[in-house]
Amino acid sequence: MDKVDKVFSEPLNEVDDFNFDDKVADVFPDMIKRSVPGYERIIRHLGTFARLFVTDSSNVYDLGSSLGAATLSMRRSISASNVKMIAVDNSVSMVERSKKLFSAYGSDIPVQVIKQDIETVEISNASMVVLNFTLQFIEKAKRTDLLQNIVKGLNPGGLLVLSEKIHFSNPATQKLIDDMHLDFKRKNGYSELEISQKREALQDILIPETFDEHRNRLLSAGFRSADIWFQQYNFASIVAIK
Ligand code: GEK
Repeated sequence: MDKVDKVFSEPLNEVDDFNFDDKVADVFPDMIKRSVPGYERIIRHLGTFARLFVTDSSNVYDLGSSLGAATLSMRRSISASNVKMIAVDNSVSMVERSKKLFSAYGSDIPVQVIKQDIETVEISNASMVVLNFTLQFIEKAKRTDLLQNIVKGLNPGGLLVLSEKIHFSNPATQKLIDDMHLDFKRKNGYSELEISQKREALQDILIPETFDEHRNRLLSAGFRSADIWFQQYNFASIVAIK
């Protein structure tokens, strides 16, 4: 059973910036499922993408891997041989917990867990790279460099799956879909206090962009295609192929 997320349930005098610390890592599976519509479905389908795209003797990267849900889903579905997986996160709390999870689930495919900023990680011989709700935490001005680094390290035909909270340029659409997301959180048991305190904590930390902004950046970084394969409300997942 996942431990229930109560991180923002008590009134706080001052809401600090959101931080992926022990408190968050302890309840992360519950927090992300109750906050991100479609999360479990996306995780499941990362396995399908891995089965289709991961090639023999290549590397698979999970950037911003948290507790490793994406890596575990891909690892279960990879049929190619001599594959190496690399999971990268800059939170000690996440990295330490994910190492235990990777060894708890047996597999012949090795996972190297690296505690590092994804902006400085070296990517090479990759058949698949995942940014599952991570690019949104990178400064906007640094996103192009990161994507160019990923394109450089992907093999031709290689896949990037980019999942993000997205923004809508039409204010009426933005309000409608934001309200639908708030309703999703209420239905999942979050109180108004929890919703508003978490929102404040994430305000300058999670910066969403429109699908067009993502697509234009992906294409100008060197991807051949960039299209949405899944969307629920303001959460979308994009497949970009080199
Ligand atoms: C999943 N992908 O379960 N360098 C490395 N890691 C970072 C950086 C950075 N610059 N910035 C943030 N992170 C996961 C979910 S969560 C999404 C990803 C969310 C890490 C951060 O420590 C956290 O673990 C992760 O990115 C974002 O499929 O909480 O909304």
